[in-house]
Amino acid sequence: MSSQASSAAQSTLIEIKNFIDGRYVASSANKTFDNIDPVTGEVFAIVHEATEQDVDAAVNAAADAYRGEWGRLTVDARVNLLYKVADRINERFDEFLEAECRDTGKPYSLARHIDIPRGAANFKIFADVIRNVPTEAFRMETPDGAGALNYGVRLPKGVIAVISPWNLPLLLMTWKVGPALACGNTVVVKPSEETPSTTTLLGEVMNEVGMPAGVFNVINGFGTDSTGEYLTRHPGIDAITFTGETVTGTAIMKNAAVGIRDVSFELGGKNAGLVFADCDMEQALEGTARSVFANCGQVCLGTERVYVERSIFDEFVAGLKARAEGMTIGIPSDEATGMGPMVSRQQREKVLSYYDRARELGATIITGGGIPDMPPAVADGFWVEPTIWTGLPEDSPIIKEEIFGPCCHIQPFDTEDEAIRLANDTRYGLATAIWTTNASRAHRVAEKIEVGITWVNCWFLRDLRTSFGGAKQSGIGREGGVHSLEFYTELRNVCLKL
Ligand code: NAD
Ligand code: 6OD
Repeated sequence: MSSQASSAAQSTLIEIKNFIDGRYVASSANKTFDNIDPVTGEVFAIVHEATEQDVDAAVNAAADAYRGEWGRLTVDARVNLLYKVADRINERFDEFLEAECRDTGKPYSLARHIDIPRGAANFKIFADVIRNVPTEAFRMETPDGAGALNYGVRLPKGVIAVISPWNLPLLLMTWKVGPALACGNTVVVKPSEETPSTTTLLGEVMNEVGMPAGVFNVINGFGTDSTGEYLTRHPGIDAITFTGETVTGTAIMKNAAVGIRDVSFELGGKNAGLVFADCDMEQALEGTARSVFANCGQVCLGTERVYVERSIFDEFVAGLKARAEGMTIGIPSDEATGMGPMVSRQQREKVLSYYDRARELGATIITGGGIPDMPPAVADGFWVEPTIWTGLPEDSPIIKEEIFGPCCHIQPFDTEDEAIRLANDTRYGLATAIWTTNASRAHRVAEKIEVGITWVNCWFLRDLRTSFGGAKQSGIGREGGVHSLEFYTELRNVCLKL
């Protein structure tokens, strides 16, 4: 058993500690909380909640490392360490896989192809980016004729707070830790209280590859009036990168305002899928089904509003229904499982409340709308049925609010302009998926949809060199490739008189 996840003395529960200054440490107030298995609804681990004092220790450790050994490393030495982190995640692939799936309930088949490989890739891509980043230079004329040379230098910001959600825990955390460290910062990470395991396990990897103590710290706990708030309020934090709900982003922004700390926010979405009559129907159905039901619908980029050109509406609805009903709901380790449970009881209650609401509002329930029958051993898990509705008005909460479950509403449209107007009629602006074989239309529509990311005839196909982020209330800033450097470094100009 790994050192961070040692068996608690008086029970068989796993014990998850905080990782501060290269060591696993208990909560200084001996405060713990339960970690629940979404498949069974039972407690499988206890997690040490970081107190204000623990957060302070983590931030101080990060600041010391930044000013100390880490800050003195060459870029080459730094990126070599990041490569080793990636390699070590791959060597311990199965441990990360099991820990991620136990925390989230997601199918092994999904985490094996997306979450864990991306956990490793996120270190390599930004190691490569920082090695190859150019700097700008301008030669200017001066009255004495000698001129001056202006050039930019990119330097780390210092200690970065990384706050991550529960839906893709390792992927989304490393998506921020990778570039933060590549740029020479140190980090204090607060994973979601629902999914602390893989982030905490990463501490072991850091020690194994020889990462200096204090470069990577993990503090576990909740948000409001707890670890998350202590972290964002801490004056030793130089910038905050956050992925989560828009409302949480608002709270974090208030704390960031004190001391004028920079923020990078990847927030909620209510994404539209636009299916035109000239689409490849099989491709559109397959892609839309994935974008609605993958990870039990708990993907910020997922499609919850589907708009389909009227001439193919009935065919599309029937096709998506068949796919939803053909989905195998089951336990993560079963290779046949296409959809696991929701992450938590609370999230399931939220989703089921929307299922009830849709019924009350008179939606046509094409499929689902309830809880599936599951075998007795897992009957207390957080299962929900994949669900499709039609027939609701556009101002319905089902169409306006982010549900974050395996469900969508499908609405017909008649013209391209109407499809664009419907897609844009939201306070969010994260992603969209367009399904058409007409490249001109795809380009025309993509330019008019107010989102950060548009996929055409695909969904969640990621090139990590590209920009990623949300428009409107879906985020602030862009990460990915060189765009991450904008946030994780301070660009300084040097004007050298010749
Ligand atoms: P959440 O906002 O509830 O929690 C995210 C993290 O913030 C957790 O670690 C939580 O403990 C912490 N937190 C909560 N309140 C805080 C506070 N006041 N101060 C500091 N930290 C606080 O989000 P969630 O429920 O974990 O994740 C689901 C949400 O995340 C959805 O809205 C989804 O769209 C969004 N999301 C967005 C992206 C993206 O890239 N745009 C990616 C994944 C998830
Ligand atoms: O792929 C990524 O880099 C990323 N940030 C994905 C976000 C998924 C949201 O659930």
